[in-house]
Amino acid sequence: MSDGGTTGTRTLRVGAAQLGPIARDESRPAVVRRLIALLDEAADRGVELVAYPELALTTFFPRWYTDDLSGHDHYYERSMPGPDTQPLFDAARQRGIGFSLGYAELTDDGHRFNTTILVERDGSTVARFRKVHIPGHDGDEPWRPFQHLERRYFEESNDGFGVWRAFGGLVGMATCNDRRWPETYREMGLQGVELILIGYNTPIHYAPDPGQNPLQGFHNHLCMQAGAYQNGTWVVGVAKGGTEEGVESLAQSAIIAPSGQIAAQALTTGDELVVADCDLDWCRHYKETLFDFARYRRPEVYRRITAQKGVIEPC
Ligand code: CDT
Repeated sequence: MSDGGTTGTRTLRVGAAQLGPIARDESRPAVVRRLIALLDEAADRGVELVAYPELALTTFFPRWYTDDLSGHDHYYERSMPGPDTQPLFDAARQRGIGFSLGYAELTDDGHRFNTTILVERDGSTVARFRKVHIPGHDGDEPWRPFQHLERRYFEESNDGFGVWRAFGGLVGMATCNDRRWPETYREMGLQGVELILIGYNTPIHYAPDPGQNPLQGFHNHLCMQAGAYQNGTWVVGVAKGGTEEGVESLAQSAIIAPSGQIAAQALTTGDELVVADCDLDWCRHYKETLFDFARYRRPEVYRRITAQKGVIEPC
């Protein structure tokens, strides 16, 4: 798929492997079997890169408060691949398919990150991305119908947003709440990114302001379409959707073109592979015209963006 009738030579067939709910007691091997089933479909459809969601190996456990995080260590991976995930890595390499996979990471020195790994078609690890913008809260807030305790379970990563040469192009990653922030895309746009892979778990009910509930689907696509267009890049947004442990989450996985248009979108809220041919050369249409950064950007008047965190109103 490309615009203006031009067919690029760098076309990558990408699959967004949306997942339906993962139950609290669903075992890791059972989840990995679901991931491999989507990989099999990807192989049948000629897909070269499969993107899985954020925290794709477990239920979204940050919805439950705990005083003692170590009691929840079983939700985290201490190595990637590990014994339970090795079959996924093997299956992908045998099929010549690369993938991105979101999971909870527990490091040897006790740090906890919301992480995504990117693996090439030959099984080599390209990069590991740790979520930058951690939403929600860290204290017990039992007044909510369910909690969003990511700030208790995960640290903010200071690694920032890298871009890597892989899959014949320039690939970056972001995780869920990162997609709502324009800085996420621009950081990668300034490194020439052509394909951004974003996994998400987005509950439809937003306790601090339920008035936003009916707009969740609109906001999901709004931020990713804007990020794609304003940086001339493909964006793959992939959900864990459906009703998980009583919490309804947004599906709407989508593959978005550098024009900002949705090239393919999920039809269900369950396990589903969404496929599009991503012409990476299409990015140039935007990067070399309207969004020719070197010609048109004005970083000297954007200083507040890095110098200041919160709002400072004028006197
Ligand atoms: N997983 C994740 O980052 N979810 C957030 C929910 C925000 S409400 C606390 C999101 O931005 O979709």
